[in-house]
Amino acid sequence: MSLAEDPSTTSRITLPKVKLPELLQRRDGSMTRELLLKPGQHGLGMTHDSMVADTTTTATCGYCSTGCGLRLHLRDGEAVGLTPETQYPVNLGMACPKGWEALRVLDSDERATTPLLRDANGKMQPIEWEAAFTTFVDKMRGVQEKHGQDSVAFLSTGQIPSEEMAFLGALARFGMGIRHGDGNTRQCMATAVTAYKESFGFDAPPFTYDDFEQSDCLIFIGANPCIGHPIMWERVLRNPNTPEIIVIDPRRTETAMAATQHLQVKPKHDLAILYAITKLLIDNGYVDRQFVEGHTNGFEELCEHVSQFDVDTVAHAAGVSVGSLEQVAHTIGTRKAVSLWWTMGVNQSYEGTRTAQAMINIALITGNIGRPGTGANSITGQCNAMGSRLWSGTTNLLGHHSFASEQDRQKVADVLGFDSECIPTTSSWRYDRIIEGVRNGEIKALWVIATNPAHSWIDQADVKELFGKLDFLVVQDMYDTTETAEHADLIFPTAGWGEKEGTFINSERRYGLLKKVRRAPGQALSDFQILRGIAHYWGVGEQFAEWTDPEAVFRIMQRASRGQPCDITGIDGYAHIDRCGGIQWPWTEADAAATGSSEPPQQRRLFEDGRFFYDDGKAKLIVDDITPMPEPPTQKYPVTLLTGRGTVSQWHTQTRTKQSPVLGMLYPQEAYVEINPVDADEWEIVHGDTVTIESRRGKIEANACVTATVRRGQAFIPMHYAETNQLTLSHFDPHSGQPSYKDCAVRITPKAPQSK
Ligand SMILES: Nc1nc2c(c(=O)[nH]1)N[C@H]1C(S)=C(S)[C@@H](COP(=O)(O)OP(=O)(O)OC[C@H]3O[C@@H](n4cnc5c(=O)[nH]c(N)nc54)[C@H](O)[C@@H]3O)O[C@H]1N2
Ligand SMILES: Nc1nc2c(c(=O)[nH]1)N[C@H]1C(S)=C(S)[C@@H](COP(=O)(O)OP(=O)(O)OC[C@H]3O[C@@H](n4cnc5c(=O)[nH]c(N)nc54)[C@H](O)[C@@H]3O)O[C@H]1N2
Ligand code: SF4
Ligand SMILES: [Mo]
Repeated sequence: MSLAEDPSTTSRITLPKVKLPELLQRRDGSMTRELLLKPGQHGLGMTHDSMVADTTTTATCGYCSTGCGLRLHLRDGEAVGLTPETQYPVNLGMACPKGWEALRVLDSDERATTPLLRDANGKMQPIEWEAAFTTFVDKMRGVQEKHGQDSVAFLSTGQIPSEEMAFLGALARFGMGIRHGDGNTRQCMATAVTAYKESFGFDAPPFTYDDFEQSDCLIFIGANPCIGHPIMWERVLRNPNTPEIIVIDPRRTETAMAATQHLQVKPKHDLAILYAITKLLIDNGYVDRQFVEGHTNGFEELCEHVSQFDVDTVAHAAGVSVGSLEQVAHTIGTRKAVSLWWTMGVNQSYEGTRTAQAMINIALITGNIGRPGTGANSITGQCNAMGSRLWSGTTNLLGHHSFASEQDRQKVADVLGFDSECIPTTSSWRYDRIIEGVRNGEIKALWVIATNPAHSWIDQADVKELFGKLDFLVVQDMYDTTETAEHADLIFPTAGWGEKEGTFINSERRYGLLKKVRRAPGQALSDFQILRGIAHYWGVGEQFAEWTDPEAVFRIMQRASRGQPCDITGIDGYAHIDRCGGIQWPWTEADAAATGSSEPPQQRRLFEDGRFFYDDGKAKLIVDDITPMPEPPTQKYPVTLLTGRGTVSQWHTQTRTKQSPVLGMLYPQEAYVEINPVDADEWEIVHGDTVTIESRRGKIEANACVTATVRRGQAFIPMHYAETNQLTLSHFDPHSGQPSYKDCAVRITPKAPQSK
């Protein structure tokens, strides 16, 4: 039976009918801002009246975690163009092509403009919001009643504002009794979170972007900022210290080409390499003994552990020279301000957490932390991955509290004005466990918000079958054409970046403002408004009565942050963030009072006093054994497949970037695979040929790109093509649960007889 025909979709609603405008009313009767937007008016929340006369305003970019400031040019209150903001402390007047094209992708035929429900013939049909909400509530409740509380889950994102994340987590888990929900940030940042938590006692990336310019040695491991974070890379290029730039990456990436030292290691040899470098640092007396004694625990264990790593053996296995490792150790030991940076080449690994911690260890034992130009620095991915870490309420209770702690639950319940009984005592299932639940029938209804798992999740040759197992799939997205939307029973059309307000937190812990400078198309609502609607129809509107608009939620978040390392009680609302060009956490009431300044210093790094977040103030040096590669190359599958970002102009599953004709001209439209020239010769493949790539799980086609950027026995396919994850292997870091996307064994063959 189709959902539209199913009487249960309408019969269970007992609430009085409420029209949407009323849903968006505050308790005092005034309307939330979003409804105040009328044709000809801008929708800016924060500097309200003054903005009416202005012709420009600034907002934070909504793609990557760099968090550039964009100046939006307004006509009759609506943005008609943009330029990178010269005064914003992040990007200093620069932007990458995605940022420049941020408005263009909002105007597209693929935008979801009305709620859609699958009918008896399997066709998606437009419905009114009221029917969409009632269907959602009836179906979700129905599944919960029939199959138990564990049978409904949600998958969210690092790409909606912090306020929407906090609302989603609180509503789903404390209001609707949904036990399990995780974010796509599991695919991205979970490793860094776990590594920092264990090493520092809190998930705390210590750096500020000024460190890119202050450092005299920058080490990038598994990071390709030229493509993934181009404006951070621009900051590196401004560095006046002629810095040594060391890149550790199996590929000769754009970043590696610009480096002064490139260690082209074999995939997944990073942990051994880092231990060998640590041993060299210790053996050569490059350790900052005073810092180690005063500020760390575990140095003896570290020395003992790394002493097992014979430098010759490690170098040989990793495919690099002993001299290159010695040179890295010498550089670290002799430079004054060494910074270590990592991204997905580390996080997306089955031993990622320990690898990240091996980098943290190096920073700690050489005293390269808490000073300008130093740090063990995880670069985040999505615009608000950092917001998800603090506010999504999935792995951690709001504000990075612990679900397991009664004291924390009570504190957060008091802040929210909720009964502490409604707060679960455990974290949610992790993403991989939720997918496993779908696969084995434990999860029957899934709500997907601002992510496209049918493209981005690992190992999904069976994606159609997988989503087919669900009784009910809801997709909440800006576009109704995504690979996941294809499987949906119900689609909620949403506003996107530029069409709503809230805050994003960038990689250097900076809260930046997102502003409403465009009207969402058709019936699309912001995720915030949709959550308000759901709260009402679920019957918990009163519980969330204070959650009227994003800034009201920001105030709640401030209260929840009190006393935490991420305390933001000193921020005086959105206008303050706007005025200052963003504000980094922490900024406490005490900080504000002590400085007497309404503008916090713009470049703040953590641990300047050498105190970490454990009770004794010391950081932990953590070591572990090396894990063998789960799927090493074999005779049948002789190639290690690497995946990652392809070009600056492509964003993830391309739902957004493919909407811009300009961006479209800047990258290959079809999937391609980078193959080493010697391998290509041997396999009789010529540049441009269509080839078949096969793993134990799937088989795809792509165009051969013959290039020496990959070594023999390795290949690279960008993640932007839906085919890529049909090949990847389900395996995860055991500590963080992050998928190891960048290593599986494949075989590559020419598709047809040679065209030569
Ligand atoms: N243009 C663009 N920019 C983006 C994104 C995008 O989609 N497009 N996405 C954003 C997001 S969410 C993220 S998470 C970041 C990701 O940013 P990055 O992590 O910089 O990008 P990736 O290409 O995924 O991976 C980085 C590098 O890891 C290397 N690598 C693979 N295996 C190994 C290994 O075993 N060891 C080492 N040392 N390196 C390895 C790859 O060769 C690759 O060059 O980019 C963000 N920025
Ligand atoms: N093989 C391989 N796979 C990978 C990776 C890899 O390196 N290799 N990288 C992984 C990483 S690091 C990441 S972060 C993931 C990314 O994977 P996804 O999160 O699946 O990728 P996106 O294309 O960014 O999907 C975001 C969706 O949200 C929608 N959207 C944008 N803004 C809004 C909004 O405001 N509200 C709503 N409701 N929707 C919105 C977009 O239209 C899009 O459909 O991919 C992972 N997958
Ligand atoms: S670097 Fe990132 S934040 Fe800056 S303009 Fe490009 S996508 Fe936006
Ligand atoms: Mo990511």
